[in-house]
Amino acid sequence: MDLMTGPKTKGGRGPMKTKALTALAVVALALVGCAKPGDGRMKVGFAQIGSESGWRAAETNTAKREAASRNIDLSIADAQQRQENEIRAMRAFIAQRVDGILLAPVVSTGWDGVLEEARAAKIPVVLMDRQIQTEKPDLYLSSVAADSVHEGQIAGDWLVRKAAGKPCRVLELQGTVGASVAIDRKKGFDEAIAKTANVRIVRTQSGDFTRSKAKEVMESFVKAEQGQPICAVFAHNDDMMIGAIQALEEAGLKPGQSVLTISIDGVPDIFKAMVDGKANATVELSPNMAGPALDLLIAYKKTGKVPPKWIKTQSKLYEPDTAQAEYDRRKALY
Ligand code: GZL
Repeated sequence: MDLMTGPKTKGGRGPMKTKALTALAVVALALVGCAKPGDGRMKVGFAQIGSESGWRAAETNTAKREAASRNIDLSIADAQQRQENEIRAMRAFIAQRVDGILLAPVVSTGWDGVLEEARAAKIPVVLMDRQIQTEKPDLYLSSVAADSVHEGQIAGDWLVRKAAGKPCRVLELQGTVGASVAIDRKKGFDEAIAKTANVRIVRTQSGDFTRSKAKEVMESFVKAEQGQPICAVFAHNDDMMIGAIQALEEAGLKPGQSVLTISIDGVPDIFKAMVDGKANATVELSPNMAGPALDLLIAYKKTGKVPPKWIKTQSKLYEPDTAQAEYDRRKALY
């Protein structure tokens, strides 16, 4: 059916009826979320994992600022850490015919279907802060993320240095099960501590990147340890470390003193814990994934410029010596 003139009928319709039908069709198209009659701005949909950590919230807030500074109309869907919600949000963005989609994939598998739908609609997808496993890497335009294996290696190397050859029993709080960053941070940490025999993980479990779940897990670890010496805790993000610190203190232990702590993200609260003598080190992860992602999307839409498959953000170790300054600087950003 030709929407502009309506269904063909025997003998056709009078001009008035055709005009009314056309107007109705345009309104219908606008209402079902197809491209809004242009305010001229680029429209981008962001399927965001959730708000599970301080870092995640900072990534979301940074994305809003970065889009506004580029006059981009950004719609953000909070998936509450559920893949089915992210897929649903992406389908809605496709129906709205956005110009591009940002996706922070909560887990690394199960994305080919919805990515095929985005490709069929000629909508480029850029991955944010996590990677996916796919046989068809051309299904997404690029990814903006840190090297999570390297993050784990920095953490492991730091602990090996601090252990200085002495026996060191480690408790590990892993990120979300199936998330690329959890798999890779563990990989890097395991590689680093494998270089010495004295540092070894004695308990490991997912805390799902949240403070509350990590506190529960650490409480169960402390009970199970029954007073055996805990040398260190490695948490895949700072928020889980904050939860672990609360559990360790409630058990009468001294995180940051007799129990070494190493985690990843660089959120303000971990620097506050360092200032208070309750944490020892963090590996920074930039919350600004949206800036580079939006820039490569703009370049691709404007000039067809195909970006590298992975825009790698940098990772840096921080210790208590700079904690106060880092806390003051980052508080404004988060
Ligand atoms: C890492 C990112 C992780 C953060 C957590 O790239 O995906 O997800 O380290 C967040 O704080 O939950």
